Amino acid sequence: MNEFIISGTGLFTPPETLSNRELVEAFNSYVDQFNQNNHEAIKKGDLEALEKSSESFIEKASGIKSRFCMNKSGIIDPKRMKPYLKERADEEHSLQCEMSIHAAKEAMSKAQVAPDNIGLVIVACSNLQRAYPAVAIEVQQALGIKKAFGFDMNVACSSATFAIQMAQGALASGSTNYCLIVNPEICTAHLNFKSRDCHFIFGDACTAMIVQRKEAHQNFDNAFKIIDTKALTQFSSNIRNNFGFLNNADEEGIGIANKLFYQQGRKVFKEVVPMVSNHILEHLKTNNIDNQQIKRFWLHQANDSMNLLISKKVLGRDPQKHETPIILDEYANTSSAGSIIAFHKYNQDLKKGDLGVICAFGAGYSVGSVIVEKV
Ligand code: CO8
Repeated sequence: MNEFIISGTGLFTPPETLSNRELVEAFNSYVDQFNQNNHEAIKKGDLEALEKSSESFIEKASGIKSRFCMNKSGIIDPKRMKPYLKERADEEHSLQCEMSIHAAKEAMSKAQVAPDNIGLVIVACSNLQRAYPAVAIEVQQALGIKKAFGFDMNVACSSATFAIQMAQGALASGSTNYCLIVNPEICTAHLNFKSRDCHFIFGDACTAMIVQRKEAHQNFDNAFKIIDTKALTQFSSNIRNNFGFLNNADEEGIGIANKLFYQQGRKVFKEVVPMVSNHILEHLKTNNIDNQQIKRFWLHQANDSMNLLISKKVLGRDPQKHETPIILDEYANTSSAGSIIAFHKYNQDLKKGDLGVICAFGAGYSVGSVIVEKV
């Protein structure tokens, strides 16, 4: 029987950090300016005054303390409130390609895989910086991967786990022995930093993985066999982004804020927790694995109470800290990269034969779980 292995992972962390304090300071000066500039309209009741954000709310509601970003100065400028990311010429590497190269090189080196071995490159993330050519093909060329094909895919926060399922399918078909998956997430560019409901949620990062056929080479160091993958989608507009090529065909549009990320956070929390915990339990049951056998859950990093609840429902008891590692305190929500950052940073201590679950969930709704065993 064919066996498939995650044989290497990589992580690119942007150089700039942005703490809750810095973010809230910038937001609150924007609010002061807005309320001052619109003093008359607010007084007449034509406009609602904006309310200030608070560090303590952010940490308590989400668990986020800080985040990394591709550009900080633009975000914390109260006159701008969005990153400066200069458009590059067609001859230069795109920003997502550049992030991907860093993460991919680490994953390839850990898996001891050369560019010539790789037959498929998947760029899987929430936001792609252009419609075409695919960022995956640019990454393929930048890394000198010649005998391969590449494509981009987007299932929001679940993109990486869905890509693992796609890669496994390609490996099973025999078309290649090695797949490279990268998740370059520049979430700050699609975040409304003028909205106190969501200005704190996201950060930027890029992860990469090599998924391969086991027999291709077996001198693994810290590798994981894929026991099974399970993907599920169920339509919901509770997490939504209406940015797209048709925006250009309607000047009136539906307001700039709606071309950015927005969500009904409470509803998402309520609906996604049971959906994800049932999904994981069913996935384990189908594979005849008792939930108590799972040594680690690398969950999507959106909200730490959400992860606590999901792992509590799956385990039937309070999880210990090391069983469900949290990275969102430092990285915030990095969409599809989140569960893979947790996996990348917190798997070395597991022993041969230990089982774990990578599970990502988000817009769609979408849930993707991958049961793995350390080899
Ligand atoms: N400071 C102070 N007060 C605030 C703030 C703030 N910043 N924001 C809101 N408040 C106030 C509210 O106005 C409200 O006041 P009141 O009670 O008087 O009405 C009160 O605080 C409570 O507000 P909420 O109900 O909104 O607060 P919650 O406790 O629900 O916390 C969260 C908000 C943290 C957003 C929480 O709902 C949450 O994390 N939910 C889960 C969401 C989730 O997991 N989403 C996944 C999305 S990610 C994904 O799928 C990828 C999408 C693609 C990424 C694209 C990149 C941009």
